[in-house]
Amino acid sequence: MAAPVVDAEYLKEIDKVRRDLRALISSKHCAPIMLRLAWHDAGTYDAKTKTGGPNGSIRNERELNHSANNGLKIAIEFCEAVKAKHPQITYADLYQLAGVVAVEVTGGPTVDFVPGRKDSVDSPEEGRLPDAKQGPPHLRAIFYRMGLSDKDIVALSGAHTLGRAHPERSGFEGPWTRDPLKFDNSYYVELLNKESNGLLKLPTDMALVEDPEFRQYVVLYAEDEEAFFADYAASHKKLSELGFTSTPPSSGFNLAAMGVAVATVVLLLGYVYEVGRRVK
Ligand code: TBV
Repeated sequence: MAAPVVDAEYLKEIDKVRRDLRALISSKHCAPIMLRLAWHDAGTYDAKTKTGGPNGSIRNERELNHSANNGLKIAIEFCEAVKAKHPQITYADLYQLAGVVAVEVTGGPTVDFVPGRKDSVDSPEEGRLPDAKQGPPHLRAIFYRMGLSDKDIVALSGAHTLGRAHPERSGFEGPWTRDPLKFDNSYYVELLNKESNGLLKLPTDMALVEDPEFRQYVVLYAEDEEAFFADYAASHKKLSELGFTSTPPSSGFNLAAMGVAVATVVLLLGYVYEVGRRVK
């Protein structure tokens, strides 16, 4: 499918979608699952084959039925209501904007959002998202495939500051933090706290404190929320733009400007030639 034309009208629509998402996410308290939706649409990216990524393909029945995506139909349906009001916005942009707004309205950092993603109907094969039961080598394999780094892994894992696991969806149960609707650095604080009873710690969460390379970032983010917010915002932006290069809205104008410049030069040359002929 073709990329949307990001002109003034599209940008205006994006602004309206952002407002609708803020209202929807605040009233339904669905920030965690909207963030999970954005992550699962983007997290299939393979940098080698340039397939998968934030392209809206998660809405396809076949991909939505991958076991990693259990429960995400709820988030797809919330988004469908927004899409019905703003049909020109691509699903790919809508899902990523929902992730960005989810972080914003729960008190997290502002993540820069660049619109213009194309939709795709091609779903990748199952198995590109991480398996919660595995350790550091698996986490690295999955994130390196996307072209992301150790720092990105630890910063993005801080997204578990929001939400909870549901036994009927993943087989795990409970929240990672005491206030699962507030985006802060408490995920790292609890990860380092051996007495944080009743909170969830998946094998992939524990991998972050056991691996020395990962651990240095966990310690940093537990101590310094500003450092976490800055790194999280940068990593989330990368995740939301995997395989995507934006076409600046000014490109149409540049083409017109180029036309005018070429015409001017041709006219000038013609004039110089004419003057030259006359003085002879
Ligand atoms: C839910 C685990 C954002 N994540 C979530 C569940 C599980 C995992 C519970 C699902 C459920 O039962 O409802 C089991 N997700 C993983 C694991 C990996 C993973 C282990 C391995 C890498 N998660 C995440 C990133 C982001 C999230 C990068 C966003 C940027 N995930 C997320 C939220 C919620 C889950 C906000 O993966 C709560 C949803 C790197 C809800 O409350 O409904 C942290 C990292 O990808 C693991």
